[in-house]
Amino acid sequence: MSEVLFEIKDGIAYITLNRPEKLNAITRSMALELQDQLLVCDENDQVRAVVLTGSGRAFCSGQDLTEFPPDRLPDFEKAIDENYNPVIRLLKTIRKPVLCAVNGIAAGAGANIALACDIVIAVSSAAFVQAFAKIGLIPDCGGTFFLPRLIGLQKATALMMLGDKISADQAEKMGMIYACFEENEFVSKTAQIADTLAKLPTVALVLTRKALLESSTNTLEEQLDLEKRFQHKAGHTKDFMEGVTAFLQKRPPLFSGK
Ligand code: T3D
Repeated sequence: MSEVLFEIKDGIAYITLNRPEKLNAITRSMALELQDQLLVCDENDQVRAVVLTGSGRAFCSGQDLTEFPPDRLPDFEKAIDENYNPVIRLLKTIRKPVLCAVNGIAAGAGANIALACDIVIAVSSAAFVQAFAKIGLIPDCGGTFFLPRLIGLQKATALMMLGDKISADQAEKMGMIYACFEENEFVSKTAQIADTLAKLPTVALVLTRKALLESSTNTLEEQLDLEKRFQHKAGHTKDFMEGVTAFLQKRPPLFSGK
């Protein structure tokens, strides 16, 4: 059975981490498979939105700790360079919006991969744990970049040092995730948000992500200039023409993602 399931349906690519008996702990082969599937989503014009989720009761428990050799030091630099950082870079450059549907516990790299997605939702029984300090590591997968920007430096520091388990409800309240849904509506809400994303003007969404990302290091002047350049690009898409035409014709727009 594949460690990552992949399905494209109605313009939405569903990527499902699939080692449920190990709470979808990430092996090297799984990380490489995830990269391949994100690349397929990037290149396939049929895909207008991506959903990342997990099989079974967990979203992802982070690095598979059984892959650490007991008799020698792991090659962290190689693992991060080859397994993890490419996933985070892909999530931030892929030309499709990515919804992370956190269906259960998200720990370590699992939590931070979720936070690198564009929109993060979770089922009410899910939880987030920055598990790294508990095993003597530091948070990776961009967690030290994303978490303080989402919830502030103080809370991020505490969560990362103490390794507290945060419920989905708490995560929503502190701004770590977009929304938390009850069990009975989680799957339908996931499909609904993914469907909305898949019908929006894809190029504008991806430029929006890039603009937000760059805002964290830009000055206001640089950001105003970037918005001008990105608006020029968005304004030259077919979807912009369609959006305005549909508005003037008083009908819903039919965006093509072009
Ligand atoms: O360069 C590099 O490679 C470094 C990168 C590091 C990135 C990281 O992600 S470091 C952090 C790694 N993750 C963790 O430390 C979390 C470890 N897991 C846990 O703390 C707990 O399992 C959870 C809090 C996530 C869930 O607890 P619970 O009680 O619901 O489940 P459990 O009983 O602990 O786990 C169920 C099974 O999954 C169990 O297997 P078994 O005994 O039934 O055969 C457990 O060993 C396995 N499992 C859970 N997490 C991992 C794992 N197996 C391997 N690796 C795991 N991360």
